Amino acid sequence: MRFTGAEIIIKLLEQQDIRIVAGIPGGANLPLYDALEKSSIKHILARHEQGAGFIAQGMARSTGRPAVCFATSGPGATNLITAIADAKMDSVPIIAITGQVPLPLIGTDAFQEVDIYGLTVPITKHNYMVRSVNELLSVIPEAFEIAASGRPGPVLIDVPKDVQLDALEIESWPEPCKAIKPFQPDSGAIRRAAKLINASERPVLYIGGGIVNSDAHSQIRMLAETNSIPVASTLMGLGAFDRNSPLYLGMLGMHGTRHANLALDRADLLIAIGARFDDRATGRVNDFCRHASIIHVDIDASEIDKIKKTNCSIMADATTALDMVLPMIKENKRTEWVAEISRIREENTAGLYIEKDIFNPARLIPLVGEEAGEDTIVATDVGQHQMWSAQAYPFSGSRQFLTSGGLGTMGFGIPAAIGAALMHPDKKVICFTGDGSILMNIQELATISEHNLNIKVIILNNGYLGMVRQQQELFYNGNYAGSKFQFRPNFSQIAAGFGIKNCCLNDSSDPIETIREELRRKGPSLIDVQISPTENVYPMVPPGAPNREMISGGLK
Ligand SMILES: Cc1ncc(C[n+]2csc(CCOP(=O)(O)OP(=O)(O)O)c2C)c(N)n1
Ligand SMILES: [Mg+2]
Repeated sequence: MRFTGAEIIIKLLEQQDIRIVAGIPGGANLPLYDALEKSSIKHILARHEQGAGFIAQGMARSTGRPAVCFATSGPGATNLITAIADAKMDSVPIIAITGQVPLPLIGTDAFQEVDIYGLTVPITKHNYMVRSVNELLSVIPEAFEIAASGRPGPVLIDVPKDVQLDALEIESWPEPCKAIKPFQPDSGAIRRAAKLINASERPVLYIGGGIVNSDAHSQIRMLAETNSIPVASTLMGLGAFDRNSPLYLGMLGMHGTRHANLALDRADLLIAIGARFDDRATGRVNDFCRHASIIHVDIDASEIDKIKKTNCSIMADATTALDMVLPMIKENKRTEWVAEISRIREENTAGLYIEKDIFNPARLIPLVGEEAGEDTIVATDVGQHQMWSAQAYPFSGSRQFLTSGGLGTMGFGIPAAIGAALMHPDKKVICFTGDGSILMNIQELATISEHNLNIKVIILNNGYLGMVRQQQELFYNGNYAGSKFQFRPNFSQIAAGFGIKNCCLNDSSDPIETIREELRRKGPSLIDVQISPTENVYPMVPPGAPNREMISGGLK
């Protein structure tokens, strides 16, 4: 039977078990849309290609499986770029399929021609420019294999319009591709790591997104509990370790807990697993874990020794490495170290001021978490509200917290929440956003409405680009250049215009009850919460300072 290139792409996506694709059509990908319409795949019409890219990310981050977005050539393709770069930084497997001008027009400045292949070389794990319809049979499955194998990441496939229209006789279809099985780590390195752990007096585990991607939760728990090792998590690792465990220190780094940063400063052994020594986590890097030897387990060889020289490195998937190392780990109660950790924790949390004002994020966010229940997925935008969410939301599992970590992209929250809601129609999705960030992909409220998604958008509305304002207050003598909004939109009216139920929490006579009601009700809502414009995120490590020098703004 004969199939066009466009039909081949769609058929191969179906084979890869893709049920939903987000995108926007245009001249150069119309053959693809023609074929899509005749398939079983559901199309989600985003209102901006960046939205489509982040919807795909929301699908991928919440499931761990590759997700797909479509855009046309030229401006459609360039609009995807931020979402692709974001996926690269946070190791998210998305596959972006862009239309391109026909092959004979490439290089002629044709209408809507842009070299998206060239533009995305540094921000994709791999990218393709397809030059013949035959290639599609290998390129599409291979793209899935690359996106999902090893350290996951984005893949772009640029398909000229004539390749989409060209037809091919096909007798048998290629097998769908899955992630390649992780390779076996070096057993000598595993033995050395076990020796270092058993010999250490003050070890700390530093876990990142790699634990989530590798589903290594039970192994990490076992290692921590067997050997009494306290655990600090990066932003990307939140939810991977039981927050109620006495061994859990919380998040480390710029807005981490004081006790996590101080424990790391005391450690004699750092066990970094699936974490990449990002500067937001390490603070001044020479001072990070200055008394510690370092074991680094990472699936990506290029991360090893990139920022910190290690004493023992294991290139491996976290689960595989931990499964090998665990039988060699001795039980150890570490009474002294555990007591010291308790003391550090106690000294830095006892008497901590407990916030009672519902309009303060430190009270509002945990309340939302308690009311929403454990099965809820949380997406955020970028700024103070993101850090407050990371600090205060009661996460109970991984893939529950979707946030733009490495790239820190404002505009991530709403479309990422959409992707999660599409893949988990039985779950509630909350999006904590800011009055700045929401405007960067607010058009996707139309997509929420169109599909009646169970998403609760909560705006922590401070009238500022708050995270910028905070840095200006603390490090630029209060010179609030460009961070105050001179005009403040009425977000409730905007939500109404998008057909979304809305309220301003400050107008409610019983705000707590209003939140409960909104969370109980199925379907979309937008809740505008006017918070103090001068509230800061604490603790905070000043940029460039060592983590032990975190400041608290009068709070503990
Ligand atoms: C696309 C993009 N542009 C600029 C920034 C720099 N930036 C980081 S946080 C922030 C302020 C965000 O404001 P808002 O969404 O209101 O959140 P708040 O900090 O007030 O909670 C800005 C401008 C960014 N992270 N992303
Ligand atoms: Mg703000």
